[in-house]
Amino acid sequence: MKLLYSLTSPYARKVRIVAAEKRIAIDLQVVVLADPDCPVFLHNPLGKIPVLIMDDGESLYDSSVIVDYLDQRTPVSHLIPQDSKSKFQVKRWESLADGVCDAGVAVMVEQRRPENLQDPNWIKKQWNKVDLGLKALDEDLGSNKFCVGETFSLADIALVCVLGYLDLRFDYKVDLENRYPNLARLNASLASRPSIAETLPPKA
Ligand SMILES: N[C@@H](CCC(=O)N[C@@H](CS)C(=O)NCC(=O)O)C(=O)O
Repeated sequence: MKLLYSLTSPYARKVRIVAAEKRIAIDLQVVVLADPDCPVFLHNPLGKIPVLIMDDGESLYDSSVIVDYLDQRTPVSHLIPQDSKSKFQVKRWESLADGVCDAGVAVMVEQRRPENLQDPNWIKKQWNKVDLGLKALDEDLGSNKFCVGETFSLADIALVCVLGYLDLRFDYKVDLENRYPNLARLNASLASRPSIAETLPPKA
């Protein structure tokens, strides 16, 4: 199996962390989306990463499908719980964390346009989604040790990925420590976990 990814993609990071946690070996191929010869469109008509190319040439996307697939490949250390109540709680965390990422990506894309073409209302609307999403996650987490239940799961992974992305692109302009202290606490407590430390996006 081969993963097309970039070092800064939070969605691809989620897949890399899951693969590491599950001890599933995957060939990693960095792609540059702006490159006209980028192979992603050959495997995903949407041209987005991550894409997992299977040994038979079939491809899987998007990240939530890939992590579900990887989690089911081995019965050990499930990151998506088996019982349906916890499973859908975890999936909701993933959806919300990914949705906050989507809003953050939208801000970044808009801010890369020439300043006179940027739409401040659009940026404000996306920041509002970031804020409301993080607020909901922070309240949901409360003083719990993990996002869902008593064990580390895909919900924690999705959280770490969105927070890492916000730090990378906006240097925590969101003021994580003061505005979302529960998320800040969990993020700090997971930072040294090898799968998380080894996939930290490069700041340079
Ligand atoms: N929902 C998708 C989002 C993937 C996504 O937006 N990836 C970005 C990179 S971080 C991308 O490929 N952007 C290129 C584009 O939108 O054309 C997932 O979870 O995999």
